[in-house]
Amino acid sequence: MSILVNVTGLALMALIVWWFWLSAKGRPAKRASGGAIDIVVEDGVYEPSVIEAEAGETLTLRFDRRDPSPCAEQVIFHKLDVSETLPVGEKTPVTLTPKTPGTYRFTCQMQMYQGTLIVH
Ligand SMILES: [Cu+2]
Repeated sequence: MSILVNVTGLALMALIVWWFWLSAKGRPAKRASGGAIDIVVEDGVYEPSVIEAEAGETLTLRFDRRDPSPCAEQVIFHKLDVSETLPVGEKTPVTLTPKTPGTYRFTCQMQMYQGTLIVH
């Protein structure tokens, strides 16, 4: 019986991993063009979750947090040393000037929400 429970648990975990990581990959990238980009934070995904930008250009991302769960509370830009607390029901601007081309992940503090900033 406990083996069955474990197998079910593992299958469920694999499904969750697949849902959060792979389902985001097919989405089209949103290109920053001087202005601000609104990113909705809801149902475990950033929408849009892929942002493209140019190196050296200042970019404003406005995080519209609609998910009240504590999971969505923070957004962290790894490798850029930027993090912000997002109040529920508000659009919180995060201003970045990435200097080096590359791919930068942004996530919530538990890394359930996943986003990618591609700098050209
Ligand atoms: Cu989280």
